[in-house]
Amino acid sequence: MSALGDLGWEAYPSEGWEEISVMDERNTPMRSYQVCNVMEANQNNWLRTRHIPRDGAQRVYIEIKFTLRDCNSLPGVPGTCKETFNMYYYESNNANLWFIKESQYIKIDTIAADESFTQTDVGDRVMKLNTEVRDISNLSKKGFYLAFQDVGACIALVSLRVFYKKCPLAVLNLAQFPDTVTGGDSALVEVRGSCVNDSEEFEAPRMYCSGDGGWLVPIGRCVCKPGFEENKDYCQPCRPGTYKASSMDAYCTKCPPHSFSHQEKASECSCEKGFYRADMDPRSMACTRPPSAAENPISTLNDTSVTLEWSPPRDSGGRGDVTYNVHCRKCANDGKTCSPCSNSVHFVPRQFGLSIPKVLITDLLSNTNYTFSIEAVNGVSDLSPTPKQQVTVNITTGQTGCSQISEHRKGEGHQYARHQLLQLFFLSFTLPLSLSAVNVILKERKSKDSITLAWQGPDRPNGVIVEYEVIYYEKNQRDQNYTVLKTKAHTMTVEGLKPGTTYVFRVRARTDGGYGNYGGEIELETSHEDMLAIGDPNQSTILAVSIAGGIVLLIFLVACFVVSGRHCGYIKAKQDPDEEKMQFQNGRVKLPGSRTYVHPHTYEDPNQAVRDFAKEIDASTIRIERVIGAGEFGEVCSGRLKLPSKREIYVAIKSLKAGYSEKQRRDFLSEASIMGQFDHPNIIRLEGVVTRCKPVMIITEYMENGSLDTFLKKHDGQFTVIQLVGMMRGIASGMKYLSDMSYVHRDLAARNILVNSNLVCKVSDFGLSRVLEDDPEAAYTTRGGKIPIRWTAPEAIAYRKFTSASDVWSYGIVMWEVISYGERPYWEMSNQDVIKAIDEGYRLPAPMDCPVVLHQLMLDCWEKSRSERPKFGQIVNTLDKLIRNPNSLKELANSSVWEDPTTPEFSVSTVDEWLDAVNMGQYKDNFASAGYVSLDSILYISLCELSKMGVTLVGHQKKILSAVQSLHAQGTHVQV
Ligand code: ACK
Repeated sequence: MSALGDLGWEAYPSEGWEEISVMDERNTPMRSYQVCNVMEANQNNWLRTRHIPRDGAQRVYIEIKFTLRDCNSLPGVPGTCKETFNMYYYESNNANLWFIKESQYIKIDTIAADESFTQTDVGDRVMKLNTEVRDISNLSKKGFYLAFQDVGACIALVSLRVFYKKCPLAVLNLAQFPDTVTGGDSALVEVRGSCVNDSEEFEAPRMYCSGDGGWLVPIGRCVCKPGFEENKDYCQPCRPGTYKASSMDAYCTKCPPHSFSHQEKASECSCEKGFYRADMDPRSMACTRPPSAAENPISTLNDTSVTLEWSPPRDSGGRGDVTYNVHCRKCANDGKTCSPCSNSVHFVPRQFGLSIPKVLITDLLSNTNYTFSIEAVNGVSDLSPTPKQQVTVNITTGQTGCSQISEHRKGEGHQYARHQLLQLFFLSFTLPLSLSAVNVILKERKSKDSITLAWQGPDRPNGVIVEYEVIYYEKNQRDQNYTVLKTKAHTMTVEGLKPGTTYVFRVRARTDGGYGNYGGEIELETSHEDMLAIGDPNQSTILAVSIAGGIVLLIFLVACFVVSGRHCGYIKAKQDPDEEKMQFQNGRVKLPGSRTYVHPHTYEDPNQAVRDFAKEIDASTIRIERVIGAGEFGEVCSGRLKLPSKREIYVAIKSLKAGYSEKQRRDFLSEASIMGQFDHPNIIRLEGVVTRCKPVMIITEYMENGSLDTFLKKHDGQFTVIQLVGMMRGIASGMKYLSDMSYVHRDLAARNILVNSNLVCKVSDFGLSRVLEDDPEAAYTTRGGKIPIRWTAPEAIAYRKFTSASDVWSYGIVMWEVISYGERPYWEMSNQDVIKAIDEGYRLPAPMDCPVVLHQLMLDCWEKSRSERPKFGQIVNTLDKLIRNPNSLKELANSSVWEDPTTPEFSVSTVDEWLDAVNMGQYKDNFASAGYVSLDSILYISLCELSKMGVTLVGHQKKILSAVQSLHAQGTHVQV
């Protein structure tokens, strides 16, 4: 907005602001507006800019450079001479307003000079340029006018720069986030990212553009599509010979064996000729082919049954799913005319899809030629055009002597035959055609590993029954294994079975004439191993003994409980039963004498807890002076307490509002019975309670500076790091005391820390219902509980695992609040986004000017696994070391989100150049005489050193320290 030509601004009255060309500090001419009517009273001179378009920004910054004359240096000016002027704005959609009423303007600020100048005489004047930046938020119209009101000062306005901040275009997690104008006030702007080319959404990518122009908290991501892999910020195609099948895979990988990809961007590799990929095969699996033929078939003939066995194929085709099919053909005596076998032929375990190389074939006709073809197949056999590999076995049933077995292997155009001599003996008999099936009629005594079966002989035995054959297998496992047992009796106990398993049984009879048919299948289940057989007298006894033992133990425990209850008046219980168990498991034993917090609910009579731990105070000794706040149960006041023979002290008084229920009274006083058990300099001290008259009150020590969050916001930037670390140390020490007493706070946050006049921080807020009712930060979780999400450890949010380790997490958040002077953790992000971001590993970045060691300690407190977080005792030790060795706090964790993106990128090599660049050239001598001659030397300059060398203006100190910060940042950029 600065220009050398006519600016065309409106100035009125005409004898007010004037447009003039002047020389700046370096004697370069520049255009300025001046007014200097210091000799006349009642000045009201207005200068108004042209319409400045808003350009989509909700928040704009106005930087003005001006000089201001020191009234004291003007001889004879009246007392009406001023050293300030006012800056205003007026929002409007109309770019051509010729008049705006004074009352329509909104005041931005009264501007004073850091440097006013003194004019000794016209030739010897030193113009001192002041720079001030202000901002206006929540703009919504097309643009605005700025106005400067002079009320009697001597000013020259030499430069006006109006700007807004943007989060620059960024690519993160393969999502592109556009150039985004920051929001109004300090609100975060949520931005949806779009996936870069050749990528697709895995989870909707989002980021927040902060008020400072930095990107925060990336959530979600895009992933490269199949055929593409991630390379920094883009997706590149897979090279030939590689492939990527799924967007979930990170990188392209080499084609698996027997496959290829000749083109780039392959999402799968094609199979070489003769190799195939089954539908269900993963794309990463090698291409495979059908198996070779089964080998070495052997048949064992037994009357009209035959068992065939063979060796698996030499080449499985590269797969593990080889199965076998057995085709049966019945041939005429000439051996040429063959037809498929009838359905009466049975295959055990089955005919097709055999996974073991063995099959029992029953119910064949006697004196008949059969040809069995054994076909080996796998998952790709059906994809191959070539015929399936087979080996054939010919047998003739019902003959004695050696059977000649011929094996005939076919496949892939090759045919060959092999003869194998097998010493097989066949009995000569006639088939017992009329021997009927045997059905199991009785099943008895099931145990966990045996089943007893019984049956009757067949209806038409047709001869003397020689034996019975029982075949059984595990249900649905028939092709894996089956067992055949024989007996002459009508009953059999099958042993060695698995508990709780169903078996299928069949029985058949054999006479001299051979086997009859199998009877129907019967399914029986063994008992479960751990089931108590109630009928079993031995086991019942054990059960009875266990129950009796349990009852005795219970009686014993109840007796102990009653005795201890009588003795103490309460049961000492830990806050969290899980914790207690863990302590017991870990063998941790409380040292004798170390006190454990007693939960008021463990008292039968909660009033007794109050009597035990809180002193009753006579209401006449309290003088209430003023209301300082509102609590959950009523007002919080400050006042004085004068106990007999003690000096008067300031106290805070919490009172219970009228019309309370008994439960509210109990909950209100529970805070006193908890607080009354603590005695530590960093825990708020209970003076006593008033319960005998109304209103019921809790009296605590008075903390002059109120709650820590408000206190820090009020004193933004005003403490040294050591002071801040001192505050943190105090809180950690109080928390160590609480955790040693096995008290879990659950709502540790800066708002629940109180600060006294010596900056001592004390932990407060111990009410039982506080997390549920009192804390405005507490939000309902999906599990129904109410939890202050931003301060709470993930395991406590997810499954209410509140422990001292979850308090440590909250403590890390409090550290962050302290260093950022009360900034809201995770800014304006929603609770859901906070939970998600934490789950995805995001952690709060280091606040501005935060020493690395402190941010590291915070990150330790935010370890996902609670056992890896430091204990409060360790935190106190670490902070003590830092306080003893302040040098360790000098290295700052520079985080880009905190950088001022408007800070110019400059290249300087000397301290003088740097001071000029940051408009602090007037301190060159101060720096030189304090020994700061190289840029390195200023990197760790402190506030205290600046004051000592004569930089006393707070604004200048801040400016210099933030420029030092930027110098650090030029070297290191922390990625968000
Ligand atoms: O931030 P504050 O000033 O500090 O406002 C709240 C308010 O009461 C409601 O809790 C203040 N407060 C609570 N206890 C004390 C205390 N012991 N000393 C001083 N102020 C207190 C708190």
